[in-house]
Amino acid sequence: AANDRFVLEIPKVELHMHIEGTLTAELRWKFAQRNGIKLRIAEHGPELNSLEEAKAAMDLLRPDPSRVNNDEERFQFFEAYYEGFECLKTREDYYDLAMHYLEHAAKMNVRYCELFFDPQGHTSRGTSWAVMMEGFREAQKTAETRLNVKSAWIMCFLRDMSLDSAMEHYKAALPYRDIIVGVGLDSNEEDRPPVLFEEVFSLARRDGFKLTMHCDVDSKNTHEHIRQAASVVAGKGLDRIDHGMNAAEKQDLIELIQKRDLGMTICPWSYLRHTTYAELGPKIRTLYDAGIKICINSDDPAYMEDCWVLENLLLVKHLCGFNDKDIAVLAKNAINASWATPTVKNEIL
Ligand code: ES4
Ligand code: ZN
Repeated sequence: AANDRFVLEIPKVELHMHIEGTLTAELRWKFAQRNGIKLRIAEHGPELNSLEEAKAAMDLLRPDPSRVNNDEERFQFFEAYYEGFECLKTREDYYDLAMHYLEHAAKMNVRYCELFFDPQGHTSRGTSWAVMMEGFREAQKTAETRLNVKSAWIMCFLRDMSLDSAMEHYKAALPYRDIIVGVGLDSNEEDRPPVLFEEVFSLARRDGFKLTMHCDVDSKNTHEHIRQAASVVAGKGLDRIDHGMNAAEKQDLIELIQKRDLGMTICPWSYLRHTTYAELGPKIRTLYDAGIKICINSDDPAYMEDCWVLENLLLVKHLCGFNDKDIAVLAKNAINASWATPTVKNEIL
């Protein structure tokens, strides 16, 4: 619609986007063909024999507000998410994966992004750090020079794996720290509270990395996990919170986040796996009205009916009744919550 032009044209910063969450059926098919491997939607699922079959399998993973709070569905998401890693083998695959996002980002006027990647999911399949990081680095350079999109990487640890594995991967990432701005935590949150990873987050802060962490909306201990992320881990709490939307339900958490001036990365489309439209708008509105630095992001676009940051902005515009001024505040929040250098931040404005 004509009145959505502002949302399209405003310069954007995206801070919560899993590069592996952009593995569309098309990309999976392309990489599987190129590498001569069999494509499946889940480890023990049937082989997918055409692009159409791959698309149909991905379609079943879209969020559907008519079946919210379904544990089965969350399990299916993670199974498919990690199975997708199987088709990535070469440096060229990692380059193409990153470029696919960065080209789309350029079209939406994303000018700077911080992109998550999950190294443990790749090394466990025999991919070397060099293959991964040199592919990413090359894409980053190409995007900056040819597309005017700057980027940095956030290395996420898988919280359903051990602290030892996180520490090992942390150390292995240090040769690539020039392109890694921060450290995050993702994957299945059940029974995996933030404090379990205290040691690696404290070390990363001492080494100069920025810190963030997923506090998913469907976690059983959602409020306690947000509290730990905001005020306990690495001495005083992290530098940002990923999701954490249920803070809207507790005044003390709202005050804690305000006091620490923490940015929060909100991914509206993602929450439709666990939340109804009726709940979603008011929670985001509460955080926004409290003056918290929330920003809007896409999380895993390939799993969300191809909803990228633009579509997520349009969704909150609609659900929260945001006007163009509010959209500008959200865009500004993303710049302020980002870990870009002051020079880069100024260029975006
Ligand atoms: C994720 Cl939706 C979600 N939750 C936790 N970890 C993730 N990694 C990628 N997508
Ligand atoms: Zn995420």
